[in-house]
Amino acid sequence: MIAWWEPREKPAHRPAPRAGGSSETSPVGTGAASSVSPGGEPAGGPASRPGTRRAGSSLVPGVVTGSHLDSVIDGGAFDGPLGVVSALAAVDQLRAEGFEPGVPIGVGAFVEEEGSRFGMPCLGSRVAAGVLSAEKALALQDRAGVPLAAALEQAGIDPAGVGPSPLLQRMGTFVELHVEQGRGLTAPVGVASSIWPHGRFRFTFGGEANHAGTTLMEDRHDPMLTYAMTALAANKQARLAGARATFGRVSVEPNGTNAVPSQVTAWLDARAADTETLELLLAAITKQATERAERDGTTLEVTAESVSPIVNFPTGLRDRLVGVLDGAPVLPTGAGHDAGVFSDAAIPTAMLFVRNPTGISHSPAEYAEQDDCLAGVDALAAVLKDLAK
Ligand code: HGY
Ligand code: MN
Ligand code: MN
Ligand code: MN
Repeated sequence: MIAWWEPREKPAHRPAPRAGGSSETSPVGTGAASSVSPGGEPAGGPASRPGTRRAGSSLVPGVVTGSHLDSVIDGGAFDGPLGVVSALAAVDQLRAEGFEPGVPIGVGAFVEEEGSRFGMPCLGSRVAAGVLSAEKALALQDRAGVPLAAALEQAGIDPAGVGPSPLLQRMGTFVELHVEQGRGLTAPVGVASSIWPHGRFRFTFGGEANHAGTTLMEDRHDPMLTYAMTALAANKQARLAGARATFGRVSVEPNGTNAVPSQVTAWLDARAADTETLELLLAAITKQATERAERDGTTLEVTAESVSPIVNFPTGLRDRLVGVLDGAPVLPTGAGHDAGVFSDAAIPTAMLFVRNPTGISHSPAEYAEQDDCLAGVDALAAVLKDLAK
C-alpha cells in the first residue's frame, strides 16, 4: 500500500491523481501491470533520482518512505509500525509547516516483512519490487499447508492481482525509518550503512518412528537427537565465525510423547557480516549435521528458502542524510528490511534508526523513548524535505 502526496504543480505529462492524492492498494505487490517485466527484472533501467522520469514511464518518480506493519509472533510494538507511523507524522509535519514538495512523496506499508506466516522475509516488498515472482509467492505455504493464494482468497483479495506494482516506477528513492535492533546508537537517530547477508534454510531430519518405551536406545534412529546436536553445532560454529545462527519454526512428526518421531523440521536463520562468512557458516553447520545423521542412522535434507546478499546503502545518499542530520552516527545492522529489497531492485535506498535503550527486538521488551521517536520524526521530515524539494 502506498499513499501519495502529489506536488501542487503537476507536469502536464502526468495523469492528474485522484482528489486528495493517489493511492495504490497493493496488499502483496498487487497493482496494474507496470513497466516491470513478468520475470521481475525492473524495466526502465537503473533507478533514477526523485523527479527524473524513469525510461518507459510517464510517472515522475518521487520519494517513498515507510516500513512494514506485520510482526514476529509475540514481537515488540516498534519493529515495523514505528516506520509507518513516523512516515505519516513526518508528512503531517511538512504539510503543517507549508512545505510544497517538488516531487511526489509516498508513504508505504508493506506486508509479511517478517515472513512469520509464509517463511519468506520481505514477501510483500519482494513481490511489489518484482524480485519475487507472483507464481512463487502464491505457492508459498504456511505451517498448516495453506498456500498464500488461498489465504488471499479467504481474505477477499484476488490472487490474480498479485505481481509487480507500479510502485517501482514511482519509487525514485526509498527511505525507511526503523527502531534500532541492537545497542549501537549513542544518539537518538542514526543512519544505516549496510544490512548483513541473511539466509533462511530448512533442515529436514528423517528418522524411524518407533515405540518410546520398548525401543532400546541403541536401536533408535531418532531425528530429534540429530536436530538437537545440530542446534548445538550451529551455536558453536556461529560463535567461532563471529556470525549468528538461530533455529526456529521447529516441527516434530508425530509429536507424541510415547513415540520416537519420524521427522523433525527446523529452519535455520543465519547471518554474517559478509557473504563468504555466511556460506562458510552454513557449510560448517551442514557438515556437522551430516556427520551426526550418519551416527544416528537418520537422514538430512537442507534447502535454502531465501538468501539475501549484503546490502551496502549508496554512500552518496547515506552521507547526504548524515549531512542533513548534522552528523548522525552511521552503523550496520544484522536485521533484514524492506529497504534491503528495494536496494536490491536498484532503487537508491537509505535507512534511519531510532535508538532502542533495551537493545532488544522481536520481543515485547523492544522499546524506544518518546523523545527519541519524536527526534526520529523530525529527522525523517528533514530528510524528506531535502530529497523532495
Ligand atoms: O528478521 C529480521 O531481520 C527483520 O527484523 N525482519
Ligand atoms: Mn523484525
Ligand atoms: Mn522490521
Ligand atoms: Mn524493515
